[in-house]
Amino acid sequence: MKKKLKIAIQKSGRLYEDSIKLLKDCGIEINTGIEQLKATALNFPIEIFFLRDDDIPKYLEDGVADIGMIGKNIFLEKRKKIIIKEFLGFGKCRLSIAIPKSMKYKKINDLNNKRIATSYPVLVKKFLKKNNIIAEIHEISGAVEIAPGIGLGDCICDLVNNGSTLFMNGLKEVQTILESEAVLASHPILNTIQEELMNKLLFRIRAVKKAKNNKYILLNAPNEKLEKIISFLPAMKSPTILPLAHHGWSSVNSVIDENDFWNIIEKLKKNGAEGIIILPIEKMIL
Ligand code: PRT
Ligand code: ZN
Repeated sequence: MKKKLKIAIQKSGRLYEDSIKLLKDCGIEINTGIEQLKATALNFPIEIFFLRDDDIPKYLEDGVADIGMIGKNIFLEKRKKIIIKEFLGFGKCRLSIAIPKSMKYKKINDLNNKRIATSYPVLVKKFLKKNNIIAEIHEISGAVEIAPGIGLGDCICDLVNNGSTLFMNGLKEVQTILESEAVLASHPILNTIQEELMNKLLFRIRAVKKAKNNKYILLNAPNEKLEKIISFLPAMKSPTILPLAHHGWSSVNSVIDENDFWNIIEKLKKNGAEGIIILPIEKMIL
């Protein structure tokens, strides 16, 4: 029986660095070299295959790799028999319809009878069907944004991040059809050893993700305000309170959500908290 978990990640491109970083944050040491197609981790039974992102779903379906990191956009477009095990929080983008600035557009129906250039024919077709729009899909594999300029379509459907590529090509985004981010996908049925290894890796990935969304907070509080201050700090169970040498004051240690950060800090300050220190958390296991 195979004893290693085979993971496929993008060989180069937008997902490569974050995929490698996630594995490293999970404590997995990899020797990556230029032009390498395969690597073995030094301290975890895992083999890493470096592949084109478009090919990964098929490799997972065929069982060549057990798990892989790909965009949700690719997962949905390729429609292979594979499943999503976890959202990874990087590679965020959206798949959107964009039109030349000069084209008239008020509502989705204005796409009727238009020619849409895209590398995502499956997702675009699904979107058009759902909205009862009859339009022509022109599948092209790259540089979709230049299509309207060279007469290859009236508008496009492509991935957008900050929108600068659209802007530079005289296009504007009018309709998002999918929000995407990187996911960990897997073959639907793994053997026991692979399943165990994947769960081990998933446990680590979740701890890394959780830590990224949280910060450790230390502060000093006057005892008469302690109750109020604690009410703003959800913590894992409850905050740690330690008396300070300075009479009538305590030190409070807790964990706060990155998204509530500024909101909470304001409330803490208003209630007399001092010496607030915020620290990043490396791993978080609940
Ligand atoms: O060689 P390989 O086939 O592996 O790579 P690729 O060229 O097909 O893919 P790559 O590296 O461009 O993208 C890999 C994955 O990253 C995608 O499938 C998405 O899940 C994710 N991702 C996140 C993006 C973007 N953001 C993104 N902005 N993929 C592509 N883009 C492109 C987009 O196509 C457009 O050309 O970037 C341009 C738009 O970016 P902005 O910032 O100007 O809006
Ligand atoms: Zn690709």
